[in-house]
Amino acid sequence: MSTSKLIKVFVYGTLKKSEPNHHWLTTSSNGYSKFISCGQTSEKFPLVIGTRYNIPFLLDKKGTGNNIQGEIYEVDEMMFGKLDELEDYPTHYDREIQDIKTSDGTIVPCWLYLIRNFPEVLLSRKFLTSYTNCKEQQYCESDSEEMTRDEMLNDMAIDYENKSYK
Ligand code: PCA
Repeated sequence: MSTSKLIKVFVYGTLKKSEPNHHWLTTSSNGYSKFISCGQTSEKFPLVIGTRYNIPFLLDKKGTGNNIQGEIYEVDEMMFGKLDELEDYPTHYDREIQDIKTSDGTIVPCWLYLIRNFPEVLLSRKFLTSYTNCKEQQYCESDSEEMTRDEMLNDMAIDYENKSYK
């Protein structure tokens, strides 16, 4: 582990344990990470699934949606840099510090990734409390990485689940 300062990150999507990007957190050449606790956001957020690749999006519209469940990790600056790379920060996801409540009621301020400029139509999707990648809606990492931000925004607006290609 390096001597750089430690940072708390709250993950709610593909970075969670057993999800398709969790290996980013466990690959030691990416830096240091340690699981701290499960938790949920103190604020409500809309968490929806979008694009043909079934990517989870936490939308920057506080007070709408649910208290989102996820996992708190402590990471070093190198690992934080890797996560920024994965989430294409600040082009695609932005991030901010939010209060996360653990099961014993402790409040832990953590970084989380969220989408700021999103198509309004995403607010008519089903709001999740917790994300899991399932067979019916399979997350597809390598293909989604090929998309530009504009293609991604266009694709987000299409409701693939309900097949309404607006
Ligand atoms: N990965 C990050 C943000 C969305 C995603 O799929 C996470 O798990 O928190």
